[in-house]
Amino acid sequence: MRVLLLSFEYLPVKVGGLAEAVTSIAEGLAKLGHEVVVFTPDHGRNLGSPVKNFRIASFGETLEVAVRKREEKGVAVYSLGGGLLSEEDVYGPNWEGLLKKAVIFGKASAALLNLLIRDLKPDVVHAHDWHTVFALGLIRKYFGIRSVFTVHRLNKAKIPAHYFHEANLGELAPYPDIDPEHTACYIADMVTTVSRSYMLEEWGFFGMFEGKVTHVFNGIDCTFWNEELLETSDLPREERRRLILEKFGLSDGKAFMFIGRFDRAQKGVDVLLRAIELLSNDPAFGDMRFLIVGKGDPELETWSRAIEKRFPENVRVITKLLPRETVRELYGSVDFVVVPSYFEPFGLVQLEAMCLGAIPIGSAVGGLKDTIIDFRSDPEGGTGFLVPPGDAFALANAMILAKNLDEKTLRKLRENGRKRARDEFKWENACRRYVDVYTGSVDRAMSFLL
Ligand code: NHF
Repeated sequence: MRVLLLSFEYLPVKVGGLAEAVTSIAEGLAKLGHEVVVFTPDHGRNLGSPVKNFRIASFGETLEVAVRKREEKGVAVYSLGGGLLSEEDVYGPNWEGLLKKAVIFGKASAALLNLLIRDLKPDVVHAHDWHTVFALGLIRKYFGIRSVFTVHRLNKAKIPAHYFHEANLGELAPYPDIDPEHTACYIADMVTTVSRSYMLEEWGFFGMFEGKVTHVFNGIDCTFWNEELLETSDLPREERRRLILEKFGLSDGKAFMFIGRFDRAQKGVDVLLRAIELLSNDPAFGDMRFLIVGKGDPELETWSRAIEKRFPENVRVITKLLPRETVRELYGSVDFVVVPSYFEPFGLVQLEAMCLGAIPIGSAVGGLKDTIIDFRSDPEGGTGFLVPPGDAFALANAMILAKNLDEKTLRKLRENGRKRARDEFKWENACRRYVDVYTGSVDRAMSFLL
């Protein structure tokens, strides 16, 4: 079948996990033999060769849209540039600018499809996250194509109705403030989100679309996140850990890593910082090492720097953006990866870690709960540890427990993790399920099915 994907992020343009997910879905569908076309804003990257120029009316002005096209791993990627579509800040320049960018992307996408429709009528249009609501709405309105909307993370923001009017979608905006996620789900034929637990945690929202809502787990690309590709693959794991810690000026010890955005709402680096403060009073702390990789909220950066200063023998904070290959070396060397998210629709870190033999200690929420099997509830099949979200005590306890495990148990956890990531969270499985979503032959969430 021919699938048109709409997304604000597509690799190499990456802000968060959305880029990885949409690119993997596109490439995975192509591998299954489907024809895949992607529309995405160019964000000033000028990727691909120019193929089309046209003009649209928008916000009282005439905008020249310049479309570039590239073929990548069997996927035709059209990037739409001009005006705000060429703004380098993917989700900017500010909230209003982003809303305008989303409207312009919508109109430009519908206009581009209008030019391509004779040769390229999609069987299904699959839109990702709320920024594509205008594009989805217009493509549905003009072409009536079957549509699927995927929520990678609920944003829960409202948009003034005039943006819908400007997008020629006034019929979708009868009230002054509109929830774009609700609108996108409302107009789509099928709604998906990226884990079953996230769907259930947010049932207050997803339940409104019962009958057409289901989950499709994301996957993980274990060909990249692969121990054999490590620069130090020939060394035993403890030696790799010693070398990595040495690189950061730390002596050897059990190594715990956090990697992610420093934000207050989702990723929970503050929970880890509190857990480290608690652990500092425990005798076990002496041989615990913490690598904290990420950046974001300046207050959290200051807090983590303060922790690093207080515990110079134990903590290193790395606020530089690291290349994926370096991150792979880290996963392949540390003992544990801590994922203390308050909520996590799917979360890729825990699976990247599992592919590379780092044992995840994560919050029992969303995709973390669906991918990590807690060692305490299943000593045979466990792949890591689950703790209640926001609970620094529970996290500190789990870290002590993990630190004290014997080598044999650690090996088992690693092996189980690798196997689970590789076998059960393949992108191929996700893509096969998306095809079922496209054709309607997929199970739906039913609140009365016990
Ligand atoms: O993995 C891709 C990603 C998820 O949990 C992640 C999130 C945003 O918050 O689906 O989207």
